[in-house]
Amino acid sequence: MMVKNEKLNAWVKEIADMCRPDSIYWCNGSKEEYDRMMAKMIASGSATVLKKRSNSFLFRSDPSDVARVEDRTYISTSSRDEAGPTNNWMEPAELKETMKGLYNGCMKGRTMYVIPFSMGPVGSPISKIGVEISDSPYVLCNMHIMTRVSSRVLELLDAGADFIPCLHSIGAPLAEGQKDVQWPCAPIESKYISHFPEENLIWSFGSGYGGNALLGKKCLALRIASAMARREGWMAEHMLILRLTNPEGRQYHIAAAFPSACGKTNLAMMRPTIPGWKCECIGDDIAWMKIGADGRLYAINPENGFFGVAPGTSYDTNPMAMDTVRESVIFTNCALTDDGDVWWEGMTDETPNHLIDWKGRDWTPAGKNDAAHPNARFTAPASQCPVICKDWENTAGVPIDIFIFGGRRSSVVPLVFEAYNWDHGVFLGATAASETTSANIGATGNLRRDPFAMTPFCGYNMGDYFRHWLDMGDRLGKNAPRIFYVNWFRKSPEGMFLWPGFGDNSRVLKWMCERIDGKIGAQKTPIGLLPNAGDLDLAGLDMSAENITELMRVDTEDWLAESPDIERHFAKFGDRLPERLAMQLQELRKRLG
Ligand code: O2Y
Ligand code: MN
Repeated sequence: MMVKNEKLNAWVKEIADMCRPDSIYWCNGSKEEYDRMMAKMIASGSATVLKKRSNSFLFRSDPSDVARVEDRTYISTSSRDEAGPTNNWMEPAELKETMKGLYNGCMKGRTMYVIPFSMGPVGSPISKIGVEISDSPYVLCNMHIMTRVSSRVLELLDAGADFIPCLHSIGAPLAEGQKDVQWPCAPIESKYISHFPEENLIWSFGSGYGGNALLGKKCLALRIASAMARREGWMAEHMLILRLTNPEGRQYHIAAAFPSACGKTNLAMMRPTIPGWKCECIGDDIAWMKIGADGRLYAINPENGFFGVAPGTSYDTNPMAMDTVRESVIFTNCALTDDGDVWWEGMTDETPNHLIDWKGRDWTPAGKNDAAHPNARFTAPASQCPVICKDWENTAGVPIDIFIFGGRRSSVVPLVFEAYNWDHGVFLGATAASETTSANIGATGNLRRDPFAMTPFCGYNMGDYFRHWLDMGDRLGKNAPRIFYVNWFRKSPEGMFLWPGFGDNSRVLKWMCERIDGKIGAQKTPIGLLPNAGDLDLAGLDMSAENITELMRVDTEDWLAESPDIERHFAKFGDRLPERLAMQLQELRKRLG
């Protein structure tokens, strides 16, 4: 097949000549196409039909290919300084030479899928078109759910629309007559997830998993888009988007950034415990935001589905996610029950007596291994979420009122505080930190600074990214969203969580809404504006006065002890650190006395 878009035809030919697939297939995003691909993977043994869940399938990855590979991820700009201190860098010509060696003949024995997709509703002024070339039917089916793959996108391309080329290969050619394995991929040292932001180009090799392979998500919608957003004056952020409606019907739109393992998907689908308040989900991972004609900041969710972590998800922690995955879902690395359903740690109170684990082995509770991999995933259409907002596909986006940053801190950081102004809010985002858990990177309990939760996803120098946030604030002026910082995870001296979290987080969001409406004041403290006694709605919560005090406590000694670490963190950015952020640190120190 040929399309009328010359750039696309030329690129497809160039890649086919290099990768030498047995055949080329142009995708149209239809249900028939999805069903056909899935049938092919069932027949080959790579997909298992889940008898207990309609139209749902289980995949088991190679044990070496279970998550994003940050140390194999590159931002390849002409100078190392453009990529900055938080990214792996390689010179573009050298990286391309190495990767061309790997791509040479890498699709032999396989079909090359050409997948046209839109990030964001087709036709929205905020959306972007991508075309992924992949040799994985698993990737194609996941892309059907996570992005908008459709012939309408091909029509836009035919009409001359530009696109972001995303090349992906699992890196496992098949020799004549060679039998395929269940999850083909390349060894870790041959995996490369490469981004060329100066030419809006993505090259991924060797992995079939998640963010490494579904290139619309982290690669396009964050790393490439963040670099485009800076050049073009908009924002691509690692943020959930939700709509909160108060009992009078006033709507508030909130975008929030948290590092992994802080309950982002849970907050995006939260059920408020406070009477009369409603929460609806617009997105759980990525927000693209542009300034509208009225000067406000409008956000869309560029994705079409959720690629959520399964372990820990249950009817207690996230009932809306559980309802979202009742049917038409792809599960990866979950355990299989004897009656043909999926299971994962934390899903039910009772553990099944027997399972097939994520490696395909018999499993009983007596064994010491996890049944599901800790990074096991569900890929589910966002439209299946019972609390998806009716405006989630509004091409104009939704106006953002509030930004929230946060992290997991067992001490020091109170439940909630508000930034004094935009620059202070940017300082809070730029210094956001979280303690590592066994579910994320690093030894448990280490403090990791993860500015704006963008460390693995910023496609250019993070110092310039801070400056872009300051510039956006200058342009937004009085229309800028107000900025808050939260910590749901503070513990008592005895090690117990002080805050119930989940639906009760609505109480904290309510306080923010009342702040922006000017209904309530706040106490000035050295770190920011904290709730006045009695302003946080705690009605019906069984919390001792002592615990509430501890949850809100600001200890100046503890905060002073944080400042050398912030200074070291800022020092990494050298002269790319905006002076206005260095001043924020000085001002914090002054306020702490
Ligand atoms: O491990 C992966 O490939 C997925 S990582 C991921 C998936 C969905 C949403 N967020 C993330 C993340 O790492 O932030
Ligand atoms: Mn994420």
